[in-house]
Amino acid sequence: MSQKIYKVPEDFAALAHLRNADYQRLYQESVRDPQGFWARMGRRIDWIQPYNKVKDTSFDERDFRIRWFYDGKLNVAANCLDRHLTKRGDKTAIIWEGDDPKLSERITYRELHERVCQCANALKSLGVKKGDRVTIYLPMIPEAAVAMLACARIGAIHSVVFGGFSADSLAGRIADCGSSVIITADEGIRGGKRIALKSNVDIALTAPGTDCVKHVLVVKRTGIRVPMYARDQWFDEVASTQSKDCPPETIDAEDPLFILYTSGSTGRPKGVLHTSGGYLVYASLTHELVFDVREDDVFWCTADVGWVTGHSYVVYGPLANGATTVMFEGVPNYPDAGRFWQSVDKHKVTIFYTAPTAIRALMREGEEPVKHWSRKSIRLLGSVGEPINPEAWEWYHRVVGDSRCPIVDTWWQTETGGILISPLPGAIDQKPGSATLPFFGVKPAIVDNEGQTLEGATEGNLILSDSWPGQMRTVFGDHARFIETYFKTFPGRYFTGDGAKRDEDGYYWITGRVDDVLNVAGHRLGTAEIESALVSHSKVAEAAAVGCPHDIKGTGIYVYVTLIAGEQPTEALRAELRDWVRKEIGPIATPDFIQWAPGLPKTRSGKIMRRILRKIAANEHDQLGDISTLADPAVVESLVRERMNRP
Ligand code: 6R9
Repeated sequence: MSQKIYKVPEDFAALAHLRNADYQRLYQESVRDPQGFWARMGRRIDWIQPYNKVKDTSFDERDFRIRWFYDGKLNVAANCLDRHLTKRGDKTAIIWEGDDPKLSERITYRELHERVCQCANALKSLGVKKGDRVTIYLPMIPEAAVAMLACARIGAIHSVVFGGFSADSLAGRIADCGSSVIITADEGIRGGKRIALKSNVDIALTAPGTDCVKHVLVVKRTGIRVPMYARDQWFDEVASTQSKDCPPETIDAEDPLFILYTSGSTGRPKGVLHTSGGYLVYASLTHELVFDVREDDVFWCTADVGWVTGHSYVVYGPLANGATTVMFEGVPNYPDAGRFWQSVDKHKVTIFYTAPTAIRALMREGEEPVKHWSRKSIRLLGSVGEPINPEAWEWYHRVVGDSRCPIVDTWWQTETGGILISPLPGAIDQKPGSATLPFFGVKPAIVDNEGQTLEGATEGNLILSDSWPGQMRTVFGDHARFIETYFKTFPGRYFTGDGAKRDEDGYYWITGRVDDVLNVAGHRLGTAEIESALVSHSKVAEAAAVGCPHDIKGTGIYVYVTLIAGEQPTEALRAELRDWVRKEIGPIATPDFIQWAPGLPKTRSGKIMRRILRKIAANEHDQLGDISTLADPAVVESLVRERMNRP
C-alpha cells in the first residue's frame, strides 16, 4: 500500500460541489437516516407520481426484500431527454467519436429525443410492449443509446450484449431472457477491424431456445452486403418513417429497466436485473458528485455500452443530468497511441474516465504520444474496472493529468448499478491504489471467512451491510440464484466477491476477486465458463482455468488442459483450443497460456485445487502451501516440472 497522499487541489475544491466537511456531514446523515436522506435525493429526478415510500430493504433470507421509492412512478427516458428540452434542447447530448478519427457527430438533446421517439415507435410497431425483452447487439454508435432509451420509453427491458461476444454467448443471452427483438448492425468496426455482428446474430438464431426472436433490426454501419431474412429489417427504414412523438409510458419505480449478463463464480453468466427509480437516482447522483459535473463539462467515459460502466456513465447518469457525454467507437491505440488525447483536444473533454488496463497499455508507449497533445481541457480523471496499481496511478496523474487533476478511483460492480467506493474529488484526499471512502448511504465492512466483522485497519472479504438505491434486484428468472450468490456466504449481508484492506484512515484498498471470477483487462470472466468451453471440445477431457499476473491485462488467463486418452498435445492443438475458446465465448476470453496437464490436483472429494494451480501459473512453486489433502500429490510435481521448462 502506497502511503503517499495527494491532497485535494485547493482550486479544485473551491469550485467543487462538495468539500470535505460536506462529505462528512452528508455521509453521517445518509447512514443515520437513510429514509430522510434518500427521500431528499430522490427528488433530483422527475416523477410522474411522486413517491411517499422510500426504502424497504432487508437482506435477511426469511424476510428478503429490496424496494426503493416503491410507490413512485416515472419514465427513465423522459428524465434523460424530455425534461431537458426547454433549457437544453440545443445542448449537445452525445458527441460520437468514430473509430476513424475523421468521423464524429454531435447530437443535441432535441435530436436525440426525436430519434428515441422514432425508435420507440418502431419497436411498438413490431409489437414490443412494456416488460418485453429487447436484445441490443451494437457497436458504440449513437443507435446503441437511442435503442436503450427507446426501450426505457416504452417500458421494454433491454439486454445489451457486448459486440465482442461470440454468436454462442449471444445465443445464450437471447434465450435466457426470451427477447422478441434484436437490434444489431451489419458490422462493427474497432481499431480498423470489422466485427461481423449481423452474421453472429444469424448464427445465434440457429441455436436452440432462440425462436422467441420475431424481428431483427439492422443498423447500416459499414454498408457491407448482409443476407436479409424474413425476420430482418433495416433499422433506418423502420425508424425514419415513424412519428417523432412517442408519449413516455408510466413506469413503476420497481419495474425493470434492463438486464445485463455478467460472469459469476459458477455456471453460466447471470442476468443482473436493475429497476427504474432507484437505479436512475443512484446513477445520476453518483455521476454528478463523483465526477463533480457542471453544466459546461464534456464527460468522456471510454467504456462500451455492453458493460455496466457504459450503461451508468455513458448513457443514464450523464443524460439524466443533462450533461454532454462522449461515445467512442474505437480503441485506445488506433490509429496510434495518442488517440485518446487527440480526441480529448478535439472535443475539449473536461472529465476523462477509463480503465487501468488502458492506462498500462498506453504507459508502455511512453510519454510522447500523450505530451504531443495539449489535454488542457481535462480537469478530472477517473479509473474503473480493476484495482489500479500505484505505478499506473502515478503515471496517469503526472503524465496525463500534468500533476494538476485529481483522480477518482471508483470501485463498483454490475450488481451495484453505480459507484460505491470512490473519492469525491473536491472532498477526499487520494492515495494511489485506494478507492478511498464509501459514497453516501453505502455501508462497507470487512469480514473474515467465518463472517466475523473486523474492525480498524484490517484485511478480509468486502461486504455491504445495507442496501443502496442502485442495487440489483434479482437474477432474471432465478431469484433463488440471486439470494444464493450474494446473501448466503455471509447471511444477512451482501457479499461482493472482492477482498479488501482498510488502513488507519479508514481508506479501502480493493485487492481483487476472492472467488472464481477472473478480472481480465477489466472484464469479468468466470473460470467455470472458460472450463466448460474447453471441455466442449472433443479432444479435451478436463480443464482448469486460473488467473496469472499479466503486465497489461492485470490478470491473464492460464488454463490447464487434460486431453482425452490417445490425443497428442501439439502446438497446432494449442492454437486450435485458443481459437475454440474465442469462438465459444469471444476474444476477451482467449487463453494467454495453455499448459498440458496429465492430471489436475484434486482433493480427495474431487475438487480441483485452484490455489495450487494459481501458484504454479505464477511461477511461485515455493509457495504451494499444504498439499497433503491432495488425492495424488505426484500430479503437482509433474505440473511444476512442466511449468519450469518455460520462462
Ligand atoms: C464497474 C465494473 C466488477 C469487479 C469488482 C472488482 C473490480 C471494479 C474497481 C475494481 C478495484 C476498482 N473492480 N472497479 N477493483 N478497484 N476501482 O467494473 O463492474 O464488470 O461487474 O466488475 O471489478 O473486482 O468486483 P464489473
